[in-house]
Amino acid sequence: MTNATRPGQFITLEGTEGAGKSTNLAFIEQWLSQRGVPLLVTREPGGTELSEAIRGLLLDKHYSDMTDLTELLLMFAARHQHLHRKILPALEAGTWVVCDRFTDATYAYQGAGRGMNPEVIAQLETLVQDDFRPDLTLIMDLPVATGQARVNARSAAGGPEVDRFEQERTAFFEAVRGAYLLRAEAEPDRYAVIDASRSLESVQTQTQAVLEKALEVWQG
Ligand code: T5A
Repeated sequence: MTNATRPGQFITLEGTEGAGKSTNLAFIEQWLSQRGVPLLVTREPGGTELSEAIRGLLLDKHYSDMTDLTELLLMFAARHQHLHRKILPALEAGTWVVCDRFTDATYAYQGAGRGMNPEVIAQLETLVQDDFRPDLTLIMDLPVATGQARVNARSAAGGPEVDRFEQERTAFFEAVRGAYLLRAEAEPDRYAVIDASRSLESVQTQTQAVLEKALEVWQG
């Protein structure tokens, strides 16, 4: 089923660490639900029991010797399970799906961050997803230092400990951020860049404007 023929819309959220994806996801969920949109909220890596188990491996600092290819293959293994067991069935039933990260994260983190060949990523993308792509991707963009400060403040306030990715150096996240912005520039119809360095209120206003525009297109 192609993007044009399936009844549900697939929206993804992307950004570097601490960009506010989870916070904004809750806003999007509330906003769409208030408009009567049947909705499923999920995340990557994860989203199904098996994919969440793979997420556990990917984020665990214990596996500090994980090779880059192992990491890449695990991301796509988790994605195949998630896509075929949860995302596609929901979309085909007319439920919209909002997902915290998807394959753009693989191009940004494994591609730009780890230096994996983007052509290899593209081959795996086709193998796992065929021509399935998000209908809309919001990129929560902010300076890396601002996101890191938010993550550190959250940990200091008793939030989750930093994971295997969050302990990477600033240069890694600068590369990730750059990759996201390049992807958005290359395909402006699918991506919307949100200035996530602003206040929560401003981020929500920007998000609402993007959703209103998308709804106009999708619902006529
Ligand atoms: N990954 C994932 C890959 O490498 N490849 C892939 O293909 C995929 C799918 C897990 C990791 O996996 C990697 C990337 C990730 O490192 P994740 O669970 O999404 O992915 O982990 P994180 O991005 O690390 O999620 P975080 O929870 O750290 O960041 P969020 O969700 O962007 O941030 P959020 O909403 O929790 O906010 C962080 C803090 O900032 C505050 C919040 O209250 C919170 O305390 N905040 C704001 N403060 C001020 N102003 C604002 N506008 C704020 N917005 C939020």
